[in-house]
Amino acid sequence: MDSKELKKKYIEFFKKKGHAEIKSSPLVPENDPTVLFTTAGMHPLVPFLLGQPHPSGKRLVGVQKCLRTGDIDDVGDPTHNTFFEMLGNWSLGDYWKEDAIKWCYEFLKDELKIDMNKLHVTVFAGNETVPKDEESAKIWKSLGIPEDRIHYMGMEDNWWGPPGEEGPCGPDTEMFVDTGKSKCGPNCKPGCGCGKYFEIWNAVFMEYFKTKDGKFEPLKQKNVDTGMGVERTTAILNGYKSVYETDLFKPIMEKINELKEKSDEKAERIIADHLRASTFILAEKIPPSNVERGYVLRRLIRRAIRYGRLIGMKEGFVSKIAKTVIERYKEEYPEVKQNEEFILEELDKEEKRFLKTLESGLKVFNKIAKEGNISGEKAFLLFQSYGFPLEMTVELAKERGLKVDVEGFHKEYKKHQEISRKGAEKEFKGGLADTSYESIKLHTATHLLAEALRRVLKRDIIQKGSNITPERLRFDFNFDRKLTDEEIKKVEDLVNEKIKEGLPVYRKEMTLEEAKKIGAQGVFEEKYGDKVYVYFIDDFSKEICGGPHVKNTKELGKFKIVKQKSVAAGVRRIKAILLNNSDE
Ligand code: ALA
Repeated sequence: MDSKELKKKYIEFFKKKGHAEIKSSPLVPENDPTVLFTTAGMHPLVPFLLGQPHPSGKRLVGVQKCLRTGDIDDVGDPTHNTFFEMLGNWSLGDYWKEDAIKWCYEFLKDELKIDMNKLHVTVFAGNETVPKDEESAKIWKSLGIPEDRIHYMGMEDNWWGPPGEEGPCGPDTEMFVDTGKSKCGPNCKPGCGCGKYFEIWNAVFMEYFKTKDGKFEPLKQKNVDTGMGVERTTAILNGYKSVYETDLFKPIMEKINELKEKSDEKAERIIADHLRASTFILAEKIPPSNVERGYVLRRLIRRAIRYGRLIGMKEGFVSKIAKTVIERYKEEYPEVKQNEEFILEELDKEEKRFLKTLESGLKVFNKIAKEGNISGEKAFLLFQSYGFPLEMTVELAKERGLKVDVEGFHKEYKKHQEISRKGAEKEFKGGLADTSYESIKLHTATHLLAEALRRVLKRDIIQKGSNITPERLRFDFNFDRKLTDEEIKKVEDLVNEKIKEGLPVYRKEMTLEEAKKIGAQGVFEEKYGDKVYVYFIDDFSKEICGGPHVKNTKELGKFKIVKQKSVAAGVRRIKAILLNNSDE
């Protein structure tokens, strides 16, 4: 069964159950300014999940194009994609758990002919605010799923939404197919990520509204929101090892095959995924840039180029692959064909721009290579300041008969993470020895500055060091050139605007994993479970930090940058002060 047949079957099935078909909305969400892209089929339905009547009724079905970048590092494995299609059926205050789960079961068994002996499901284990979902477990049992294939999991696995800072959400029940691969260990279970269990469908019982300050309030109506990944389900139905073998990727993979000089499964998958996603973003007329959606796009394109070079692709390959994507998707999503010229032109331009940056990196590499084998430190410098992935450095070194200290690179990477994590706390504590109000104000100003730099210059600005005295703040960050006067002014203006707005500053305690999920700034180590504080400046900035901070940005006065300089390759330093309003 190919993806087209799967979609047709799904929609027909739910139409028979009284659902009206709705069309895919754009990737750029219309209702939620707090997220960049539509991440699920429920997204365009938020107002209706909150109680507004939908013109097509209370039962809806459709397929939605989605984009998620949270799992970007997993792309290259058999199942993770940035762009994907999601089938879904929705009950807007109509049917509830019983029908929802029964129909899932019926569709999987009778329409998709999946062996129900291979089906595993997860249900919500409960927490302090929301009880264990015994009801769903009971329904699964009544359908013949035995207890040992029903897994109870907590908030991290069996809770869905909201996609933005606030919105509808609830516990869910997820469906997995056992691929028959052997267990990865004694704790192997659905959701462990080893690839034994393929997640194909999720049914969310949306009965809560999460508020900006983290409270869960009951919704006016109880909704069902389900999502079935088209790529994954097509793969499972055909017994494929990965989504890249499906009809959705086949022509794209063939094109890559034609253009490559070397084989590398992971690189080929990343290129296919990222350029498919890029084509769909560009089809909504978003060009690459250094902010927001354009920046996500830029990262996807550049990552694809880096991997393309790794397997010997020649300049111009990006738009060639995108052309194949357009041909594959033009019938289902006419916008890709309608905007073909824009898509291909922008991709060519971005490829040229990026190759220039890489060239300067290559010059540095050549210098380093003259000195012999590449140390971990040098490999890290190339990674950090010139965007060279480790694999590329290794590859280039190999061509010259040189070795790279890979272990040293990882050590350096780790050290660096630790330094930037602890650096913030320690250096600040140093400056804070006086615990003066002036220092505390400058600390909050540092958070505003960091976020303003991200918004004005580029999204991936990270703190390389920070030092605060009662007189001034000093902030080091990854940036490899002088800021123009205009950029300095923009940063100052943005910080001052946020001060004027009088934004509340507050902190929440959460696990590192949760902090990561909400996109808090800071360095994430693999040690999940540790509690951290995340400081929020309203919805402008969120950073893992030990504090302290002022209560409201209006306390800060006027922010002014007094100096900038380079302190190391690719590291820029800014010094800034706060003027009391009477100083002006
Ligand atoms: N909105 C739910 C999901 O994306 C169905 O998994």
